[in-house]
Amino acid sequence: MLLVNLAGLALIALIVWWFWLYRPPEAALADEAVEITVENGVYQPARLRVAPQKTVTLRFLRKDESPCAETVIFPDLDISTSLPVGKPTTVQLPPLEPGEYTFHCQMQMYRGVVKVDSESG
Ligand SMILES: [Cu+2]
Repeated sequence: MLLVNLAGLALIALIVWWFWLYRPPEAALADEAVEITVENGVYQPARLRVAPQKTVTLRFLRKDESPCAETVIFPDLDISTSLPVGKPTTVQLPPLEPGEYTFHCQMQMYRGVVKVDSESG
């Protein structure tokens, strides 16, 4: 019983770490176009900062052949795009209000965020 509880606690700790504490180290200031590499389970860079009301073009270059990496989804923006391996794919973001817009693969293993705030303008 104790063992089960410990395993449960460890799992909770892992979930907390993954969803709330873990922050990918990369932060990029996005101008008009940014290239994002899709490889080894991470978007590179995974955190983008852009100014509000500015159109931004993201060029995804997928190097990971696993089906996990195939689709990139921006749930808040109704964007879902298939990424062919080795071929840069452009995703155009509309002008955005300040806030955070996550993007991820269909299983949410790859995860990234576009942060829109006026300080980066
Ligand atoms: Cu995935």
